[in-house]
Amino acid sequence: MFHKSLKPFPKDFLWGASTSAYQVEGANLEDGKGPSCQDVKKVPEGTSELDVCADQYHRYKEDIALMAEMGFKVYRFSISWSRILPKGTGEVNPKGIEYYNNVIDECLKHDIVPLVTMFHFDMPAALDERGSWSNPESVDWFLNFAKVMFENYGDRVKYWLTINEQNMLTLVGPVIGTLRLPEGCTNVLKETYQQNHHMLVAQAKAMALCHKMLPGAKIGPAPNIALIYPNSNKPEDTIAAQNMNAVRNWLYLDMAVYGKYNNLVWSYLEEHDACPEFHEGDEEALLSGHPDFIGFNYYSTGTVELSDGTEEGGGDQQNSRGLPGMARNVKNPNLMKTEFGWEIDPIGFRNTLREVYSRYRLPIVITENGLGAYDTLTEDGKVHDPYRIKYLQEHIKQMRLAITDGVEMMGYCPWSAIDLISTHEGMKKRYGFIYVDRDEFDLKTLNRYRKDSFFWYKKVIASNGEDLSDL
Ligand code: BGP
Repeated sequence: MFHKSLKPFPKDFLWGASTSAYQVEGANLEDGKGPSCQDVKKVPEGTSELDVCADQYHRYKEDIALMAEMGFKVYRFSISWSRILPKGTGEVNPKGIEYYNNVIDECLKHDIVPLVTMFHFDMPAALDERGSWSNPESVDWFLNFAKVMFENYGDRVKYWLTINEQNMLTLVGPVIGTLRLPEGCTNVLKETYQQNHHMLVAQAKAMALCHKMLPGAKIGPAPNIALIYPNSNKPEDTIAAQNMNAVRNWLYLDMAVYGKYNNLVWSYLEEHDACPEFHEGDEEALLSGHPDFIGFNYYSTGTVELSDGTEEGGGDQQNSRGLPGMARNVKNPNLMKTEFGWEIDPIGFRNTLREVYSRYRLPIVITENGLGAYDTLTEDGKVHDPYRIKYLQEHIKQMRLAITDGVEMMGYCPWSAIDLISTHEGMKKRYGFIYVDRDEFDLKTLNRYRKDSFFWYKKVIASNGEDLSDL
């Protein structure tokens, strides 16, 4: 669709950026914090431990001041479950509560809206030992954690996100370091979807609880959504794309919005003897949670063709290898790739926004989008990252086209506000507007430097998205 003129970004559009606790904070066992699954996992070969990260725990004031300097309207960060509940349930850690009070107050001091992710890949290790999401009690553990957050922060936090990338926890959990299977588990797919089911119920109940406890607050999910293209106009490739879209994307949003399993996914699970068991009250619980908006992370699209059943599953968040019997993943020759092999598809961003909005008709906030790259700090303290500026320019242009198409957008939070540790590629894969002076294993000064993209994004925010030009 062509437009004669473009609609502007909404007046109160939330420009900002994102981080997550286990990737940015460090201080992973300090001030009473219990370990999370991320602290006890074996980190991928050649990548940093997660004990210091960007050291935001000790430097949040400086970091938030830099975000304010860029003009941020919103900061998306996550609360570490085991920082406020070291064992996941039971005793609350006052120091942990205090830390997030400070972060929230610091944001508000600078007129930055806190957008809080309740769970970002960091199950308390103590709960992993009790069976993690396989244990039906996990729903109550999460609900209790939600209650503690709502009680302590609900007076100031008006926007909440439930579970970051639940679809990736389910599809590529081992890559992120989150999948715990009970000993002797023989049907991994069934167990994984049972865990997924518990997360879905936990999410629905948390949304309902939020509305009950905090009537003025808004809450939504935050999956990783990537529209899947058919590789050709062969009708069977469209079947493959529909399958993959259902398993990767719509299952999660259909559940959040309608409280019902996607029929294609259910049939896939039936075929593999992997349907999750419903416990008493689950059906009603799933129907009781209603998001106020949809948050999603967007990095790229995917392309698939007909499956012959022989492909392997797995991959990482963006490089899916397909789903046996459902779809075979193929490269899209029309797209460039990042230095780390993820396809770049700005038009796919518009496609994805249009599709999500027409399916669910809820306002959308982009909770992640960005370019992971090797950045270099020059001797005079600069970081020239025109590649990142270009990536963001292209995506913001497409977001504006989507707005003109009629998509209701609330905000844009690229990944990431500041350099942090990647999910499985360590410190070397940087995303931030703010450079952190450290290497994979050498912590150096941990000083902060403004990248070129910092100054560029400041200009974008000041013009409410009108000025995307180069510096
Ligand atoms: C998303 C996660 C983030 C983040 C980002 C970039 O999947 O929600 O935690 O890390 O992807 O991924 P990576 O760090 O693997 O490059």
